Amino acid sequence: MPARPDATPSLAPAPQAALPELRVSYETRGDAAALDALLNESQVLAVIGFGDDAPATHADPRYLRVNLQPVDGAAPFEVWRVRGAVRTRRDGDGLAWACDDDYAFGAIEIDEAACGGPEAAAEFAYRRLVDAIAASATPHALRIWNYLDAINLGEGDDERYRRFCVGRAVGLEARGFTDAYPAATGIGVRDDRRVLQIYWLAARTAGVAFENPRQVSAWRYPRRYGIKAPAFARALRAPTSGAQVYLSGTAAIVGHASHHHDDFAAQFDETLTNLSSLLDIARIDADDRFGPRCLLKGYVRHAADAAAARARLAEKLPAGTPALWFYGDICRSELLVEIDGVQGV
Ligand code: 3EB
Repeated sequence: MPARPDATPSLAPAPQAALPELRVSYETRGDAAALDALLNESQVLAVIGFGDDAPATHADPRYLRVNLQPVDGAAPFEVWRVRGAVRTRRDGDGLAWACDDDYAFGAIEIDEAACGGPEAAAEFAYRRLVDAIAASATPHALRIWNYLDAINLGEGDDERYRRFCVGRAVGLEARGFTDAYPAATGIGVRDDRRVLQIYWLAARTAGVAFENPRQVSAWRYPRRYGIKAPAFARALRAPTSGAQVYLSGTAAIVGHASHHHDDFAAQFDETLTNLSSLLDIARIDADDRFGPRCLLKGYVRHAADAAAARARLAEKLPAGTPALWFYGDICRSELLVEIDGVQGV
């Protein structure tokens, strides 16, 4: 299959029958009973908690805690809801699964030591998750989140993020995926656990992945950024009749180069320009962009930049744009901020 061009000028209508929208919200977190109440809702597909203050685990496979520390000390839950009744399972190796007839949430956590390092953990995880998705009634991955510890540790091709990229690419290649990647996030947590944590959203029909004309496609980054290029699309339009768009983790990369070293404000603004460029391609009207129907997550490398991140977002984006801010390491050590999200919830 030929590789797609880097930039898609604009998106054709989805060829397949449209799915109902996935509904995503940030919901103020109460105690453990509040989590139980959410999980009692039959249309809740997934609940993501963040940081030390969130419950670590739950017997229900729909709950996952990501060990990203919120800038505010406590973050709300991220809640995904579907139209149908959700069924769940947890496989013997811990892979969690929840689905209705249209969408599936899945999650896997791999102990790096048990596999032999971040590369082997990523290869194993990607083979496993591709197989699980392919065998299901929701065989199309739309969006993947990858969280690993100490992402920038190691020099050159030994940097842990780059080892992760090798394992991911090898795992995907083993299953025949060499392009047509889903949208993704790849961020470093700081939990000293060395456990690769991956969760995803898949659907009954395929979305339309697309690229950013301002950026070289990640899967075509030159060799200097690692042995295997990062396997993700810049964004993906959901297979819904509305204009729902999953925005991959986005930073101050123009072409393939990081811009504005040591300048947080300029990196932030470049990141917003990149996100706007993706919404241009998706033909989201200026009036509908960002705002209350666009849920963002931001990651700052340095605590000193957290206040500036929130202030700048309030200054540059429409009022009421929900954004959760976390401390996280971005996959190139010179990058200070990254933002991802979903537009049109
Ligand atoms: C970038 O543009 C920034 O490896 O899955 C963003 C989104 C980034 C996803 C991933 C990495 C990933 O290259 C880093």
